[in-house]
Amino acid sequence: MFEGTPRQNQMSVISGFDEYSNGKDYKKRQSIIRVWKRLSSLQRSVICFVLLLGGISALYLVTSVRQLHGGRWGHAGPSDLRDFLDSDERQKMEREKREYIQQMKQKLAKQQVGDIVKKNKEMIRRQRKGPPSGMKASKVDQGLDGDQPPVEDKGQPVRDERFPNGNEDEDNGKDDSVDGNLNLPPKSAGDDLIVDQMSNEPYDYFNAKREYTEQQKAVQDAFKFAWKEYKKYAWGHDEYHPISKTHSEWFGVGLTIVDSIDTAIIMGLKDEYLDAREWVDKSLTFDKDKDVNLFEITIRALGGLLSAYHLTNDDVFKEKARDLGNRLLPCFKSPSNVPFSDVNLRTGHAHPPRWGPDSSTSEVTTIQLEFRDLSRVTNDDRYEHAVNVVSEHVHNLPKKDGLVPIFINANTGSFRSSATITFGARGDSYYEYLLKQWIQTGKKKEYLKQDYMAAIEGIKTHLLKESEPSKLLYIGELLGGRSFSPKMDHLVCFMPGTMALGYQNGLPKDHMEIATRLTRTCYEMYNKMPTKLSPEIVYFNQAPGSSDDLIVKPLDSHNLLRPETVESLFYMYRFTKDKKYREWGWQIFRAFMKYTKIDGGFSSINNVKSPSNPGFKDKLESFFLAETLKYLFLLFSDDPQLIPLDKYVFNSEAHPLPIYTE
Ligand code: DMJ
Repeated sequence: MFEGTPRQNQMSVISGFDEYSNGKDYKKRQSIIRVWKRLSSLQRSVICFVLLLGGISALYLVTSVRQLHGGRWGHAGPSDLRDFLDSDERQKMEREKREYIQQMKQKLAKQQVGDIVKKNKEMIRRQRKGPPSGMKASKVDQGLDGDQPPVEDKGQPVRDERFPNGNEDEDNGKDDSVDGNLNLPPKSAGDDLIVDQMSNEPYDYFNAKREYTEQQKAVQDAFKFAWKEYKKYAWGHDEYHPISKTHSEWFGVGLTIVDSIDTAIIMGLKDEYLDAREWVDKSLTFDKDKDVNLFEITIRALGGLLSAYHLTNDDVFKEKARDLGNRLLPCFKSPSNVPFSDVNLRTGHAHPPRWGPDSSTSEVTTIQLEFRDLSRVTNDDRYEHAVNVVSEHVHNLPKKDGLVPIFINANTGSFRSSATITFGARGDSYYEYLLKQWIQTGKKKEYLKQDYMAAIEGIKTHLLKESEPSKLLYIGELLGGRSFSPKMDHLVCFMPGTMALGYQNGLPKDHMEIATRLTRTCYEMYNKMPTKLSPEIVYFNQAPGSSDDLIVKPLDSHNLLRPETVESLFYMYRFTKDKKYREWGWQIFRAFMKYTKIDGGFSSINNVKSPSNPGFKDKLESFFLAETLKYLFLLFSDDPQLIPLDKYVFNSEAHPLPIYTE
């Protein structure tokens, strides 16, 4: 009998030997025990631990194999095992295996759905209550409706801010009349505004069961076609030339893609969206030794990325937006804090435009929605701070009855007082962003509303006139800030939609009346042309006796596929549900299809007055996909949940951004 110390006995068991083993192994055992004794206690512990681990693993392996084979034992592998079973047993085993796999799949799917629901809940929270930066919303943004009280989250009626005293005629004490000489219409169909319904559900843009109107399908097809051609010949490049089927760079950031992602989402075009998302993820970089225009890249690329982020909750868009925002910040390091117009994306060197000393007024005041939103989604207030300073600075500058000259100097911070006043190029979106910033910030920044209201009064005093003989209402310009010109850019046609949006948000009723008349004028700029497409610029006839209201100069007769008129038609239809706006939009869409669609995509044209020879400019502007087709698609939508206007505000490039109520 082997007699060892208790420790030796314990060792024997551990080593697989016991005191009853035969004498041949005795010496071997003794030498192992001697070796063991020489080991330090640490070495012994390690060996014990390793052996224990081995034992546990072996046990686990055996149990797993049993489970895999429905509790059967066998030394054979899975396929060999089948040979031992009769056909009934084999079928049963296969069935059990299938059920097991099915259970696992269901479990996984449940988990994925859970993740999606969690993400969507977070998205709703952000859209309703603001970003996760700790901002809280006490109620959703209030809809404004003459027929139906806006409802709160829990379905409770809330006060209509447009009529604080419950009096529909109240309009903040402002005079409704536009101009004593202008023949404004009495209450029309457009006054019975219809509010967007609120929903608690996140919008599923790619819902395969969603039904579209025939007109929406036609617009979707146009987008898909333009996208396909761009993808074929210009993928990843800023601009596409559809006649020569070539491409060119402006900023070198795949501008057509980033500008159009949210259109693909809103139209429910999953393949196009996935193409774009992959490109953004894998190929988009802003690390370019390239000078870019702060305004253009902000409204198109930053706005596009932020909007895509809000619609999908996909961080890839947020991170790209953050990188771009950081690269644009050096623009604001000017002596006056009014930003320089251009910056090198890699070096951060910012400077005035190459062609002159001043920035455009509309450019330095049309970056606020995007930079503010960037701050709120990234929880980094540097971007919002930079643009707030600009807004407040411009607010404090002297103006002509609320109207501003189109140039401002980044070094001195002053307007060029001799510059033209216009709602067209270089002036337009200053006015647009006064209203939209006010809406974006939950109507809390009173000075923005006041400046916007003052500007509308300024239009009435200085710029609003009627043409002869049809009395089309239009917004002219003050050349050099003083002398009236009956010139109106197509760009001005964003203004009716903006004024309707203002009225929908509680501003005076005469804003809506002016909007209604201006919308007709903008439509007539298309309707009166032989191609049914608007020229870039028109002059309105002021002389009695002439038969034509519109004069188009040869150099102004091109059409760049611009969005402003269909943008306004979208707002007007959303708010009034007056079908004529859809009819006008459909006529314009058909004209685009007839005169600007070619086998390589869509192209700007040279002459809207020549149906037989409109002449192609060989250029597809990215705003055709970003804005024109998006607004047309929304115009033809019967779905009030598709970008509701009490939740989103569109930036100047038609990228929807959330309204922050707190
Ligand atoms: C777009 O880039 C934007 O709408 C901008 O504010 C004005 N011009 C074009 C479209 O016409």
